[in-house]
Amino acid sequence: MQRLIWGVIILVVVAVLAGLWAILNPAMQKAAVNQMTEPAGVVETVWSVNAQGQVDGPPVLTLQQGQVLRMEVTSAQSEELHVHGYDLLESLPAGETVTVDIFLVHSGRFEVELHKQHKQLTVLEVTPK
Ligand SMILES: [Cu+2]
Repeated sequence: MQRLIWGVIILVVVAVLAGLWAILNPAMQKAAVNQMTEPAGVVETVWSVNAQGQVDGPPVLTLQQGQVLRMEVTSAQSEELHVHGYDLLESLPAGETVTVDIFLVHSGRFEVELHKQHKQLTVLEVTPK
């Protein structure tokens, strides 16, 4: 009888672990994100930052989940661009235009910062599809 109880306990533990593995497995989470494989169009937007750190470009950009945002950013000073939520870091050499494509798979409100000047370049509002 005790053997049977231990058998049931072990089965339950194995089932719970298998379930957790399926939920937490990064490959399975990636597969869910990859279901969105067809970008719904590219939105090109341009920003420039002058030597005084003044930003010229939209302060807020509203986009649809599934679109691709093509950011063209030119900074007079060398900078580091950080797109929050997408964990995207891009260095901006002084005076050069850098193009960054972001496939907007995540919806939400994401700040885009210039780290060296502690400045907000813009905010991306990605509305769910
Ligand atoms: Cu940041």
